[in-house]
Amino acid sequence: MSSKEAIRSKFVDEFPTLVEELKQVLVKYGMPEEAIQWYEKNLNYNTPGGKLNRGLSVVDTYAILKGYNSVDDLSKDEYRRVAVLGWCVELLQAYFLVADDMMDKSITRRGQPCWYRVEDVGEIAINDAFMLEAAIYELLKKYFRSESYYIDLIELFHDVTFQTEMGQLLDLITAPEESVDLSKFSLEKHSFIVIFKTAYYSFYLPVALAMYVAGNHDPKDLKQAQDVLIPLGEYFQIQDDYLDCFGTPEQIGKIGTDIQDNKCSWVVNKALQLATPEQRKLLDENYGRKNSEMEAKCKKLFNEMGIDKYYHEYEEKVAEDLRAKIAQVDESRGFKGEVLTAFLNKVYKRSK
Ligand code: DMA
Ligand code: MG
Ligand code: MG
Ligand code: MG
Repeated sequence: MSSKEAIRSKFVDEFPTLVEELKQVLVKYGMPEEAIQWYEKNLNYNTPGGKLNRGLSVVDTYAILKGYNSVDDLSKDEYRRVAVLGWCVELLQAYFLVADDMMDKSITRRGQPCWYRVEDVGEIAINDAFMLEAAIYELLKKYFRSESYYIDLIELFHDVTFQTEMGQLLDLITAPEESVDLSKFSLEKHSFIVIFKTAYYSFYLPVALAMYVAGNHDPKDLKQAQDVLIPLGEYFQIQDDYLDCFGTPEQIGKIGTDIQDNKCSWVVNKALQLATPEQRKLLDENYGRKNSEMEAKCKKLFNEMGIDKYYHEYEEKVAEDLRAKIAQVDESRGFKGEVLTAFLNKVYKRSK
């Protein structure tokens, strides 16, 4: 059984070849060298460098579904093909993050400046995001064009992309910059936003991709997977919201912006649910303002209200509920609940 680091580096080692293949697409179009180099830099700056949980999950899920003991049991060719799908999920993530950081006015990502803040990039980052997305379909074409499930893969990527974009839309219009109106927020609205902006592409997508390749894609099984993975993805984004406020930049690789950005985050929603009239007044007057003293006042209040305690309670409860749900999975068609447990274990009590 390989160590976690070995599993990760085996996956990372596949990426340079994909970059070469993507560059070749530009070469074939006769693109000038400077454009090819720009694309290479875009791909390398924005795609690896994160936790790679989403990409690695495609490989892990496939291995479990096939009954392998470890990822080392896959043939070279078999490994490559599922790793390509893993990298396609990471490219989708890269595409969303480049745009998300511009829209959220973020400063750092994965411990380095956000792409749009890199010298000479600026708003070219918008087109760079589109080109990260386009890479997915180039790779799918190259590796999966002759498979019976090719169209299923494309449709899946298109559907989750649109779901994510709808989630981002709702996230953004619920957080207008000039008018703070906390009465527009609620935990129900939060749940809706995060399921769309995060859960589909981060949780359902990697597992569904592996299910198609493993030949395990009965609609009933895709539904069983989705019924666990969507609430798991919701939990993951609640962690992201919590860490935005309570994590350190060293720990999470990015500087939190949710309070100043007037975001409908889990933290503010939980506080609104519990606030006394005075606490509510403090939030009305200080939340969502581009001002670090006002931001600090909100954080201080969240600490005084013990939001971290409610978060840990939520975390225990949701993990327990998900384990119970996984225990009910019908494995009669060959789908395995273990796929879902593996994903839950990666997320449970994460701190980065
Ligand atoms: C992220 O939401 C959602 C997508 C689709 C990138 P977010 O803005 O909370 O993410 P982050 O905290 O990583 O900027
Ligand atoms: Mg963001
Ligand atoms: Mg965002
Ligand atoms: Mg966030």
